[in-house]
Amino acid sequence: MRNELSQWRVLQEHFESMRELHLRDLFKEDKGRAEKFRLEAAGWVLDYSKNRINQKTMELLHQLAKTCGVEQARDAMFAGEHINGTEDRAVFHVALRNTSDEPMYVDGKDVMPEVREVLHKMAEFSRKIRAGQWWGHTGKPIRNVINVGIGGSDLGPAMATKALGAYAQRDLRVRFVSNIDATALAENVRDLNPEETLFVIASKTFTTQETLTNARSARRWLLDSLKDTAAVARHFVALSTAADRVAEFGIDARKNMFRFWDWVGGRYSLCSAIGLGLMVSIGPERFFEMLDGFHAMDEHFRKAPMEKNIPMTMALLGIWYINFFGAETHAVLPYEQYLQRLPAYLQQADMESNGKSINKSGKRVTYSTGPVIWGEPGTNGQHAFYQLIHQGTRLIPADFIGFARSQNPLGDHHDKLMANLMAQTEALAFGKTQEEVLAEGVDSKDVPFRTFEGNRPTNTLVSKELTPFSLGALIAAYEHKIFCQGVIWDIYSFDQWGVQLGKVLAGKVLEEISSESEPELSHDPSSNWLIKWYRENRKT
Ligand code: G6Q
Repeated sequence: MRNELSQWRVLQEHFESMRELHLRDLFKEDKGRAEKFRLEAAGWVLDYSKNRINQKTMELLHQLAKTCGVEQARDAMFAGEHINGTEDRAVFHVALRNTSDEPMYVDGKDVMPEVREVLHKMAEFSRKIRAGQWWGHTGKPIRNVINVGIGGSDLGPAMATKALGAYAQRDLRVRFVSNIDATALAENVRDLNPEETLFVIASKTFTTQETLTNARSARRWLLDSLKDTAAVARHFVALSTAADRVAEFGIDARKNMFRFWDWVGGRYSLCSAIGLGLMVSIGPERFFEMLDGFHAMDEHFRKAPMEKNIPMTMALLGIWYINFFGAETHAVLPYEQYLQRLPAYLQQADMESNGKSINKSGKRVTYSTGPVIWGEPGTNGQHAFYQLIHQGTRLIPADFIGFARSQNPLGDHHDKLMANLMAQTEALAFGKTQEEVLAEGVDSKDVPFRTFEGNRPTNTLVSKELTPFSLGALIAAYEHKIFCQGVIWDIYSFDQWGVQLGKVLAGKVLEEISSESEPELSHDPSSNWLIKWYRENRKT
């Protein structure tokens, strides 16, 4: 077990000497601290000085990472080894954004020609749609593109399409339907003309209940209006690894399918064909800039020494809080409205990857693994949940993300936005002492309520501007952070058996709630009652 390693034990001892230290003192003691704990790569700066660490902490964390083989594991991923042990697959999303000329091999085969071929096909298709040269069945140009997919086949492109909204071709509507709740589809097509609408069915396996149900209903919606099954060919394309199932659905897999590969995990698939909706929205050139950003951070992750490595540093700070301070959650707080879906995206990336409790030897771990990830854009969160971060009983490490420039400069909005970001991290770190509160003339009985302990750790990640490049680099940094943590916890970060469970569980209940005759129920009494209640009440 990792927590039996001597490096872990040494960290535990070191923690005892750090737990009471206040960031106020750490900053007082070391005037060079802000500079010392600042890193730069791929257009991003990480200021991690407002963390409850000193030089020694970082050294010990580096030793732990080295002993756990983080660097070797990283090299194994880039070498296309089958590091996804429970599915015996390579984890090779880094090849999707390899914008260099270097080959990248999986099982002895250079995958780059195929990667480039699909990107080229996506670019041609996107250009046609954007130029109004992809005509629907009745000859009208497509103006609406609806991505139908869920989980990894939705969150990435949905998040990035919002994030890069400033670069969108505004006369095209690109929307995302994921939930099996019919409201999702109904609300997204209600104002659309079927003649001008194209559905992108995004499913790696092409078996996912939600996606196939929505896809079938979308086909019905289209055919109810166009009344000719031949219309499907002009109004449906697929993003998948499963050509046979795509063909079965009625989509021409040769012409209208964009493929990817089993070495692309769903939640790591934004740079694959799964990004088609995004590419249609921002155009191929911007999409390729995003790949450049991913690649720049990949290269940094691959080549920078541990002490200068942004993803590794973020990972180690997370380990420090989760495994030594006992933090259970981690907040992601972008001060950028366009990044409103980033917390949800990272929730999947992190929690599906590191929400594991069995180590690689099949044993239950005796330490905490992945945290609960959550967050909202600032400043909205400040008027809601920040209270708990400032004065609650829990320690909640947080990432503050901001940009020097706004995509929508308007008066002093951006200065105010960024002033809030800076003021929050300062207040979280340094708080307000009793003396300071008293000096403000506060009545002594009110002092305890107005005092802020501070010592709340934060990372600040800043970049000049939210561009496709900076977005790509930011996402890659988080991906690699998650990777390093998984290695340190000795878990398999690239499977998701819990998701698979969900995919089969509902089948039995569905049969029971929809059966004509009264089913014999053999669940627990609570579930039996719920099924009966639903059967009695579902009919109006
Ligand atoms: C991601 C998960 C999961 C998956 C969805 C959709 O890593 O595996 O979120 O992406 O369940 O799966 P399909 O793309 O196969 O429909």
